[in-house]
Amino acid sequence: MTFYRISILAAAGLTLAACDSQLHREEAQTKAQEQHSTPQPSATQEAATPQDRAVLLRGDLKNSFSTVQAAVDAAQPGDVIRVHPGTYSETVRIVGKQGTADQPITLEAKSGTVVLDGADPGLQIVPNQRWKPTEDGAWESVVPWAGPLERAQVTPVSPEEGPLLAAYHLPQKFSELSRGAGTLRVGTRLRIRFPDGKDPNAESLSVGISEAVVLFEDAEHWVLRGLELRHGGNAAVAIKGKSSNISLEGLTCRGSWCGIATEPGPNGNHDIRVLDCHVANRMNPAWHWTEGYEDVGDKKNEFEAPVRGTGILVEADQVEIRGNTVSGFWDGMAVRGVDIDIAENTISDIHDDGIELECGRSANVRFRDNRISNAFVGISLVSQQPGPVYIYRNRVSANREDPMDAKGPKFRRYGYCLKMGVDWGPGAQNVAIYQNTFYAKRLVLWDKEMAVWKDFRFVNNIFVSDGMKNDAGEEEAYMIWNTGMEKNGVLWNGNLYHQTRPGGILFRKWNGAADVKTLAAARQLCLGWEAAGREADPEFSTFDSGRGASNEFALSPSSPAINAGAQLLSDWPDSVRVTDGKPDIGAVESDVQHKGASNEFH
Ligand SMILES: [Ca+2]
Ligand SMILES: [Ca+2]
Repeated sequence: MTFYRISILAAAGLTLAACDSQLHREEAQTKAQEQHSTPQPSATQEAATPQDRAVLLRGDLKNSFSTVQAAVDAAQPGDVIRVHPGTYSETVRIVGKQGTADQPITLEAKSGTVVLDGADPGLQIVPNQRWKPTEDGAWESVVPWAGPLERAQVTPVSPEEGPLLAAYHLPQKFSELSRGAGTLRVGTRLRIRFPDGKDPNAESLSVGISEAVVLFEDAEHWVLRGLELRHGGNAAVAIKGKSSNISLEGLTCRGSWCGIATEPGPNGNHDIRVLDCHVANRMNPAWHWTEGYEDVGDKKNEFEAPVRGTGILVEADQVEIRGNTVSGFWDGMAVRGVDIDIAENTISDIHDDGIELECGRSANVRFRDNRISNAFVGISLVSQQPGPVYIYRNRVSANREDPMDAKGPKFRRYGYCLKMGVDWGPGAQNVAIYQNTFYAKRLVLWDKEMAVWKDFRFVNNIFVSDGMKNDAGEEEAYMIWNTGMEKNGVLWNGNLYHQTRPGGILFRKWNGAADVKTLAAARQLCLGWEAAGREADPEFSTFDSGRGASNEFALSPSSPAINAGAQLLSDWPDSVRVTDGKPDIGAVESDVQHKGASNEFH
């Protein structure tokens, strides 16, 4: 409670109306101009007052502003804007504002915790009188919305405790409360219902009133650092228009539909960096997976699918996404573009895909040294072209038991580490998957029936599967649903396989033909695959097969994976120098100190 009172007090101290963002901006701009034309050096102050929320530094000059927006509007290339510790009801628009390569503009937390809260402050007050009962047992309030009108609907409402409330798309789903308590938002009209008819005026609820807490549009050469961004309508940080050289560093993003999102479509965004950010939502793990595709308008339009928010959604060229933690979303990441490095991230608690590498124009993508756990699917490679995509040194646990739908035996089930094939588009190609450790409680690899995938190479990976299919304890017969075919440039070599399913079948349609139960049987089909492979327990030094566990997958000294791998092709990048010249199988080279991702943040 304390937390929101601070926020409300901060908001109350403003002369700006948070409910009218246009007025807010104009007023901010006027203030900015006034203050900027008569710069006054200000004394260093530890606590922010309404007059000095942000300080703009330009050489020796120091200029205080009562809003972050005012400081942003006044900024010139090379300026540094520091925001004082505190929680502020404010969203920031950086539109057409450009630094230069030598003199970027920096917006950062001065010290301590600096929160920009994009929610309507009036609905955070307890009690409030904003909600009026409707005839059908719901409540309704007028809540401002600044953003594309059709996107208001995906905004999740955050209660103070517990998971996000459902944002419904279809009125029918809202009336049934198919995902529990939730909202239906059409423009500025927001309706809410609780199963027990609870009065929302007695609840502190956070509802985003603009599409992003920080919006970049046609912006260049900005650094955004160290802020906590809460309750964006569509995203904590949105990047739109033709924006470039945007560096997001050490941000914490909470309670938005997406964490960090560039506008979809090849719109010319480039040079985007997302470094050491914590992107966390509280999606309710009890929601049925099918709701992602049932409570929607156009199934292909993510912005009409309130369940399907993504932690980091980047469609741009020249992208670095490193050292982030992402948890509590539908998809952890979706990344599309050319020249992309995604490294040392930790992705967990994911309803659908840890990462989507699904794009008709992705090339030179490296997905490396990441850790995915408690995800339904680890890596989705549906329709990925033209490549190359290099996937290496990742630790992937597809060990989330997901509620699927309310009907029958599919009620809860596990997914798979790798998903390929054709849900849409022409298929996937030119992907090298090497030196990873994959653990699934069901299949390690699945694709839609014999889809076309070409030039895939699987080398020196550990594949481990328990084979469990659902909460009734049913076993999946297969471990690898499809191997692809040699004639399509597919190669398997140096991998270690371990399955614990009774009577399990290792490969379904080995090279497009027979099902084979063991690696020895597969070799008798006389293909050039898996001369160096083996079937054995990898002997991890510690291993937790529990639901949702995150594993190190380090090898014990007696592991058969040590020094057992094949030599990698010389043009494949690797983040580990194999000092003994003998690659181990799996993500963790036993005699090398790894930089891998941590898993400390939730
Ligand atoms: Ca997905
Ligand atoms: Ca070795």
